[in-house]
Amino acid sequence: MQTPSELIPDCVARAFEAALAEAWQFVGQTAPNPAVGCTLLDEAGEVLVVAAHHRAGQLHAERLALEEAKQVGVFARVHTAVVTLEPCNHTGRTRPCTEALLDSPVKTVWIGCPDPNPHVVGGGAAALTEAGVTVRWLADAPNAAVLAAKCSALIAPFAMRMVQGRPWITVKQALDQHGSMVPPAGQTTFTTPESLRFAHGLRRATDLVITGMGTVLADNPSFTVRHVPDHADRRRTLVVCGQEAHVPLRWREQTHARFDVTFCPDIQELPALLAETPALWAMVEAGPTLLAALRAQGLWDDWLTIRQDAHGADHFSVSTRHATTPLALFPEWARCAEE
Ligand code: AOF
Ligand code: ZN
Repeated sequence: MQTPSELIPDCVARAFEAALAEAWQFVGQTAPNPAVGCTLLDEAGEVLVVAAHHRAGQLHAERLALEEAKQVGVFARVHTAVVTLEPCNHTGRTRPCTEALLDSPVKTVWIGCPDPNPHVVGGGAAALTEAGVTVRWLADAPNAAVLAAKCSALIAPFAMRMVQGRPWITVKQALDQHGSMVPPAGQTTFTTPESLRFAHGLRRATDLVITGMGTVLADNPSFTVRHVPDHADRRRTLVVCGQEAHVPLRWREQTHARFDVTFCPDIQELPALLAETPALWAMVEAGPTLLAALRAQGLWDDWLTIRQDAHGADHFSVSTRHATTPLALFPEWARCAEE
């Protein structure tokens, strides 16, 4: 039988929302590390600090939160840590977060989901429990399914890399009212400001773009993030499915300045090529030929279709192959019909 103490208190639920929102700011710049958020609460459930992991090599979310608590003089009041991902218990680029938590006055740690990294599974929570800290999992709280799903969505691209050895792949396809991918003559795009923001927000959140030779030749695409602010100094990977020799020199020069460009002449080799990159989340921006090949190979995780109706309004629909998708963390998700 569930006891009331196993329910998630409102202040902890709000702390998870704050940690998720903070972590979301850094999705698209943490690879190969996951995006993680952490909120510290005092005994009364007041928020002391909200922090997130910014980049690989920099402090993990928990450590940054505890450092910030010291800086603002609230460290001694830390009672509960709310973390979207199980705290690490290993020394990688940084020392274990479990150690930092155990060096703090923390009494309870709420965890959003287990770390899918095979080197740390179970280790963080077990180490905290052994040291006398109360560990609570969102999955065990009967009223926290929505929050648990959000934490899984946040970690889904990292989990894909850990478990399958490749990035999460989101296809973005824009169609007009007749189902055509080609914009009307004289227009390079037929999408509205809202869908441009969504599409560029997706570029911001992803680490790698997959495109085809047809798109490069027809559209002269830049694949840069516009319409929303990008992360500072972000250099992404661009995979062009096709032969390097077919690409115009000018496009190659302008693109190499911003991207690490790789060519993939044989689509069968694409999974291996993706596995070699540090990317967590890849986005496909390509024409019908490459999209059909990816579909035939089953090499996609979710398929976002932006369809314009006869009145010029855009409709978003998503087909996903998994229980959770990181697309669910976009504000636009509320407007997406699931297929
Ligand atoms: C956490 N908090 O904020 C993150 C975690 O090489 P390192 O030291 O940066 O460790 C990377 C691993 O740590 C990564 O593969 C994942 O398992 C975990 N990420 N853990 O406790 C965080 N980003
Ligand atoms: Zn850590």
